[in-house]
Amino acid sequence: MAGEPQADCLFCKIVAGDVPATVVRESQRIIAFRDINPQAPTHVLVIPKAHYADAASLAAAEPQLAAEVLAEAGAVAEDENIVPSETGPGSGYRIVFNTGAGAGQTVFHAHAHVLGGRGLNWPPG
Ligand code: IU
Repeated sequence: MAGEPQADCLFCKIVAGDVPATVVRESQRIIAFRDINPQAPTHVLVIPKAHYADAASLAAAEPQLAAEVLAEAGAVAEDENIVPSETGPGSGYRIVFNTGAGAGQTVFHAHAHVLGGRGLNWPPG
């Protein structure tokens, strides 16, 4: 059922505490942890604890929860000092939702990548 834990889902196992992760933020409905294979000095994944296969299905089923994921992504950026600033150390960041295998999605539990701490090129590869 939509939103229910999936036995074969790695991120559901992280939510359950069955697979270890370096958690940086947690709320009632969201968890954020460091990517195991970081692509930038800051690379954090922000996920809803409820299981949805991708960002679009999350937003369609629970738009408020999708908004919470985005808000937590912004909070991660604040914590990591990567928000755009003329006076501070941050220089901006990127929030990415890979959606579909052809776009690089490998874990089919909705997640936002928060990437920053280095210059980021556009377009991405
Ligand atoms: P993707 O957008 O589905 O490709 O992102 C999945 C990410 O999950 C990817 O960046 C992996 O490095 C990351 N990841 C992780 O953080 N911990 C794990 O145990 C596994 C994957 I497997």
